[in-house]
Amino acid sequence: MPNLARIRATRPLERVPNPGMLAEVAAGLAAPQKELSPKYFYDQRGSELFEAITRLPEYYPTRTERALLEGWMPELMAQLGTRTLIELGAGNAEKSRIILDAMRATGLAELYVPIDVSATFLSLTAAQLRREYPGLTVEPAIADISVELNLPRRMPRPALFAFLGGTIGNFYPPAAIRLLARVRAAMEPGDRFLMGVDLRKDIARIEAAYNDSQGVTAEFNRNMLLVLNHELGADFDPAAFEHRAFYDTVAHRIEMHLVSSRDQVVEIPGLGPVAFTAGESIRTEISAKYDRASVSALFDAAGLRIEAWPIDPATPFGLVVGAPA
Ligand code: SAH
Ligand code: AVI
Repeated sequence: MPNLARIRATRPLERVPNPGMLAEVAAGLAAPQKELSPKYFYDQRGSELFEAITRLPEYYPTRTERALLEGWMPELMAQLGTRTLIELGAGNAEKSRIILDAMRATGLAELYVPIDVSATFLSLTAAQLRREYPGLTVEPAIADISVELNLPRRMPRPALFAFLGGTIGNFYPPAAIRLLARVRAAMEPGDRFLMGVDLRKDIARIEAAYNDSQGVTAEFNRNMLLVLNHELGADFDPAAFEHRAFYDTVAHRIEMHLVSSRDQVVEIPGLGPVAFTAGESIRTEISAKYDRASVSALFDAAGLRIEAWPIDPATPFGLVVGAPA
């Protein structure tokens, strides 16, 4: 059982500085369905809570993806001769080590570029990787990948761009296409794109993964309010919001919400009072689930083609290998 008390309180300045945050939050809270971007989950505490989620019995994506990577990376890295690994939303880079090990086995591994919005967590991840892989250059990039990738100027090729964990599902389709197109634009001939996608499956299984019995996902969800309090000086009371996660069978996605448990007014400096009625919610995340056709549509729109599609049929989750179209 994860010990939530050991995941210490949120502190400021642990994320990429974001001068546009107030305007973005203002627009999201002015919409008829209040909405905030899931990137605001991730300060140091949010990253640690996500790490705890990946170890929950109900949360199948991480361990399923890990097994797929273990099965496929040695052969894929030998085939591609990858020199640089660039990873979007790297987090603790736990599964990235499977790719890095396979790169190291070919003797060609030179550079690892983990990109993340969670600045402190990213620098701890990078320091740890430098210790574990002495011959590898690790150049972390702090960036909001919905805006830019912030890549180093020189990267030995061929490169592998990786986007693991099913994080693509946290982007609405237009933003997902823009993001993949940004990756495509950074690719050179011979580079490849590796993406983890959570696939459609039994709804009860998906809903259980976002409503864990230990309440870690609920705490992760509420962490967004602490991030807003620390970064914007807001006065959200996280205890006055309940976690709700449900599957939308038409849009094929989980939606996570924070539901106001009473009528309340929250003060956000520079924005003023924001009123919530009892039962009103903020949508904090979508997590879309795909099939081959929906991934193909995203790739087509971004100028990529699917080159390989290994999946785990027992717990449907896929690894997509993409190349420039
Ligand atoms: N790839 C890891 C972590 C997934 S959690 C895994 O598979 O386990 C999602 C990660 O993406 C977090 O580390 C979070 O900080 C990062 N992230 C979320 N939105 C982001 C954004 N807009 N820009 C950059 N990083 C982002
Ligand atoms: C990071 N991302 C892929 C996770 C997901 O499953 O959509 C975030 C998460 N939200 C709740 N649990 C995990």
